[in-house]
Amino acid sequence: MSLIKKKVCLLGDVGVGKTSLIRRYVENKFDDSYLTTIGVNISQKTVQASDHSEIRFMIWDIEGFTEGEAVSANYFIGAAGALIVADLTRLTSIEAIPDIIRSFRKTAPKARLILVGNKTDLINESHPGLVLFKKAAKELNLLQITTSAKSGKNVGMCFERLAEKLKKD
Ligand code: G3D
Ligand code: MG
Repeated sequence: MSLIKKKVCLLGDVGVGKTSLIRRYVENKFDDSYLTTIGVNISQKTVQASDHSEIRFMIWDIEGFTEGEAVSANYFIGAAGALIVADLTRLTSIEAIPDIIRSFRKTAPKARLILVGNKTDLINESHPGLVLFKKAAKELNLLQITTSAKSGKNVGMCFERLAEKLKKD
């Protein structure tokens, strides 16, 4: 049985739910009073694939995408994948996605990406944020998954789909 370690980054505007998604995935809980992350937090979780091989995710929670201002590219070095997170209730966080990807790709050109539209518990099917998010994913030709860190919906799926992509690398 082999253990593969992969660094993955969560990127997206402040407040989109990056820290909440990681806490939901790693610890399976949601904390409404969780403090804004300062800098970087690294968590790890091991996922078992169907062939019994294991992937250990080193999950980097990176802050600093405020109004297009990029964090230090050094944080991206060695990343195999990233979840690019937007808040479906906040259109500017969706519009920020292409710039975030451009900035990340300069350092990690081969990393696998999945777009995550978070906070589905706050919207309905016809919300403009959902429409814009799906359009952005189509234009960028990226897999998109909509989640709620609050209810836990689809949170595990984001990491499982990323693991499937990373296993092929
Ligand atoms: P960030 O790490 O991307 O900056 P956080 O974002 O995880 O700190 O989340 C920012 C705020 O959004 C938090 O609320 C958090 O509770 C809330 N949040 C995160 N995910 C969801 C979700 O799926 N649904 C809902 N309804 N809220 C969510 P506060 O009030 O602490 O700022
Ligand atoms: Mg955070």
